[in-house]
Order: sequence, then structure tokens, then C-alpha cells
Amino acid sequence: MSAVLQPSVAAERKSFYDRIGRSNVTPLWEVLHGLITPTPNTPCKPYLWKWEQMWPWIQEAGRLITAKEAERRVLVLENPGLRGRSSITHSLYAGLQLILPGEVAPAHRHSQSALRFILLGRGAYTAVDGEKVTMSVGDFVITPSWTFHDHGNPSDEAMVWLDGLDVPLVELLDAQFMEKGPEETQETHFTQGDNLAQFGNTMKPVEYRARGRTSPLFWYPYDRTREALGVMAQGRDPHACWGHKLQYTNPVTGSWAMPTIGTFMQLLPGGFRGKEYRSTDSTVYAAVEGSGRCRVGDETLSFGPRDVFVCPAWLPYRLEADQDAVLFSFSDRPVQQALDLWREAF
Ligand code: 1HN
Repeated sequence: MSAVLQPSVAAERKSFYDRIGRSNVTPLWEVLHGLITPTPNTPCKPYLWKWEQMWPWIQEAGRLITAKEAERRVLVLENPGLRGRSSITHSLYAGLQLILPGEVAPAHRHSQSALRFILLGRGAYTAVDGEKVTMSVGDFVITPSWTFHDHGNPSDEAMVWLDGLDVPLVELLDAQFMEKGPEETQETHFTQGDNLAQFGNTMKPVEYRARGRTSPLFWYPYDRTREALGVMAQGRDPHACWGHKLQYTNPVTGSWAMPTIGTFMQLLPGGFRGKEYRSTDSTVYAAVEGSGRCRVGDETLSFGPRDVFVCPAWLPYRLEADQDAVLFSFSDRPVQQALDLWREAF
């Protein structure tokens, strides 16, 4: 509003706002410019969680509480601009989950979709609607909305993964439901490898009928993804912004692997100096191999294996690699694209 106002006009307006305010009415002109901004005005800040700092805290959590008692023993990665809201971006949740040898995390299901990206260990499993997969570092695993899931670690190593969920998005829509499973641990009825055999070979069982948009393939093992990126890097020039980047897909529809969360893996060749990039989907990155930097705003986030960092919506950033670096990432891009909202610029 204009800076100089006659005191009488200002007082009249104030009194008007107060009167209508008591009946839950408010003038748009006082808030319009903060509401509809020329470019995204996200509370999300760039941030880096270093594994070397997180790992002692994860181990400490392991001594303080069991997986069963906690239901899920997770340290939530809260964006500094969204403290107290269990959010790593405005629309997404992320946390680091620890499951120790011999532990189980009991079965439950919820409307929120979840992804697991394995950072440490091998041999723990997740069971999704009666199908079990054993996981290793770099694997991407999906728990579709409203499917029962429990985790267990029969191995002799601690396992840590990055959980990514659409919790804030589902909360915004007030569409959440949750229930505990009838048993702590699901009876599983397929052998390891069955899910990949059915859907992981550009084929599908003839009798398959989709139950939703989420990929029926729920385990994307790292060795296949890494091999694909390695072969691409041998024969092609990297993209100037993102190097060699693959998007995980639902093999039956060719669309996103998850309806609300887009997931990616990219390889930045050693010495890569990426050009500036921005997009409207705030993005969470987890480094798998190699080291490098993300230059975002006036900050430099130096990443190595198992570090997690966030690039907020529309803030330009550049990626750099020292040796070949592999980055997993996720964002709400499928939602924005479905609503014709997504933009990128480079
Ligand atoms: C959940 O179900 C898991 O199943 C992990 O491992 C983290 C965070 C919020 C809500 C549900 C899991 C979660 C979660």
C-alpha cells in the first residue's frame, strides 16, 4: 500500500479491517503481493547434512531406543527454513533410518508413499504387501501408498537408508490414513528376485493388471543403475547441467516410478563443472560415490558418499565433481507436471 496515508484514512481502514476480521474476513489488497509473487518464494533453504556428523548420532539413537519401540528409528532431516514441520522441502519429508542386526520394524500402512535409498549395509529386507526384497547400498526401493510394509535386519551389519515420503504434501491435502498391520511381520510368499523377474526385464506377466500408478517394480538394484550410467558415460557427452541423468520409471506405463515423488540417478564425470540450472521442484540429493560440490546461491555444499543436500525451488545451482560422482535425487516433479506447474531454466 502507499507509504503516506492521511491519518484519518489509515484509522478508518484499520477499523474496517478489525470489524470484518472478527467475522473471518480480510482485505486481499493487504496481502496480495506477498501471496502472488513474481517467482517462487519458498521457505526451503539450501542445506547439507554430512554423513560424518550424522553417523555418530545415528549410532547414539541406536543405543537409546529399539526399532520396535520407536516403530521407526529415524532421525528426521529438517530443512532450516521449515523447522518443526518434519519437512526437508515444502512438500517432502526425509529422514535417516537405522535398523540394527536382529531388529524388526513392525508392519503398518499409510496413504503416504515412501521411498528408501540405501546408504549403508546389506542384508536387511523390506516386505511390501507380502513380497520381500533384500537391500544393498545404492538400491532404490518403493513402498506404494496404502501397502503394508515392515522391515527386518537378519544380517550382522547395521543398515541405514534415506527415507523419502510425501508427508507434507498429503498433510496439505488432508488425505492421510494410517493403520497398524494385523501382525508385526508379514508372511511373505515370493522368493527374493521374483519382483525383478516379473517387472525388471522390459516385460510383464500377461495376467498383470495395474492397481494404481505406482510402479509394480518396487526394487531397483544399484548394480543395474550404475552399469547403465557407466555405459552412457563411455559413449556420450554429458549434459552441460546434469551430466548423465536417468529417471526411474514405472516399467509398465513409462511414467514416474511413484505418482508423487520423482526419482533420479545421475553420474557426473570426474572434473565435471556443471552449468547453472534451476527448476520449480526443490530437490533432495544423496551422494552415492565420488565427491564434488553444489554451488547454490552464495553457498558451496561439498558432498561425499552418504551426504544429503537440498536445492530449493528456483534457486540457481551448479554441480561439480572431483572424481566420477553418482547422485540419487528426488523431488515433487511428478505432481507439478501433472498440474502443469513445473518449470526449469538453464
Ligand atoms: C514410515 O512408515 C517409515 O515405514 C519411515 O519405514 C519413515 C516417516 C513418516 C511417516 C511414516 C517406514 C516415516 C514413515
